[in-house]
Amino acid sequence: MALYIHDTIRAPTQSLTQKSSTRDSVAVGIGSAGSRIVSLLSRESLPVSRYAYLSCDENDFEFVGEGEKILLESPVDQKLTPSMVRGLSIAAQGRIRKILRGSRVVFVIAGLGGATGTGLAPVVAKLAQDEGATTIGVAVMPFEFEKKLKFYAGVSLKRFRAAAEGVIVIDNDILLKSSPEDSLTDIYKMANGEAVRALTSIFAKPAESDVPVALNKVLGSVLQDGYTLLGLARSSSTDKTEEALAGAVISISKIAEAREANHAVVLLTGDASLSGTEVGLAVRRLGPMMNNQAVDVEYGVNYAGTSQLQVSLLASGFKTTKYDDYDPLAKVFGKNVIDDEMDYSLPGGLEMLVPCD
Ligand SMILES: Nc1nc2c(ncn2[C@@H]2O[C@H](COP(=O)(O)OP(=O)(O)OP(=O)(O)O)[C@@H](O)[C@H]2O)c(=O)[nH]1
Ligand SMILES: [Mg+2]
Repeated sequence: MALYIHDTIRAPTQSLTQKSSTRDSVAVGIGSAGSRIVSLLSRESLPVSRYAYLSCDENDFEFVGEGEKILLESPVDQKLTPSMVRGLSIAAQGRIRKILRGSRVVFVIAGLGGATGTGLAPVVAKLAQDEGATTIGVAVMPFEFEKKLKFYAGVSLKRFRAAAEGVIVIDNDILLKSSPEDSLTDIYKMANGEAVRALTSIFAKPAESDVPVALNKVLGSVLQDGYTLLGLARSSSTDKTEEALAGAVISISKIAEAREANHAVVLLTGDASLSGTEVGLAVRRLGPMMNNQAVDVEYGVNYAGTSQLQVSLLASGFKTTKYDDYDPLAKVFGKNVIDDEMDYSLPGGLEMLVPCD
């Protein structure tokens, strides 16, 4: 499987032509959410050559697919913090680098707000950048009810965005399609199904009948300045194009001002009944719905779906989002952040641990 990326994609730190000439690409799932989502993605036909998993909890590897697994085990039974997870990762950084080495594109996927994904997503993104890969992050943000996770998630997202060239942010609340009696496991399962459907529609290798969005355009959008948000909605009503499109725009409006977007990629997934007129309508209606006629719209159509229309909307260029409020210190101090370097610590009693590969 090959990933083709056009050389015109803007990369802030280094031009793509300077990067590795191999076409290999790897997706790394970190922590519980990251491992589950990457495992599901590995069953799809994506332009990804290798999959890898990284966690402090061996249960996260139980049902995942093929690929290298790195377990960061704490010999001390203690609740970990993101900084401790980073400390534990020091000994494994050589192995992590080996997984990333030679890749032209690295996808780093994690749920933020816990210890593992929060601590390691920015570290792995930075290692991937050091190895010369174009690094695309996917950050799954906590549910609204997980108030305690917001601070870590906010800090980590800032670091993740600084370390990767682009991060697609998916809010768990957008993925929430559950009813009150569902267990958390069911909620995660459904949320992962939604996330994978959306990511697959964006990155899938097109079938002959599809109208693909060139991957370089998708990545070009993700690499824009500002936040990149993923919105999604589905509809099977008689007015499904309008309804699903509006739903996707509304899901983004819950996170940022939709009119601030300067670039949007809209992916329609349906069956053969999805007409050219409906596609044209969706593309024309997007600017007015986002209250921004100037938004630059790319579109793609995937005919592998059902009669229910799914709209995945990748919108970028947002200067502010609700996530800025997750880390109140950064808001108060602005750019004058105290101790913004990533801290590394070790669980109690392991301070003498000598880093090794
Ligand atoms: N969509 C989705 N979200 C998940 C899943 N598992 C956890 N989350 C969410 O992802 C965020 C981070 O949680 P985890 O992935 O469990 O955290 P972790 O990275 O494993 O970190 P620790 O377990 O604390 O070491 C939280 O907001 C969770 O609600 C999942 O399978 N799918
Ligand atoms: Mg976990």
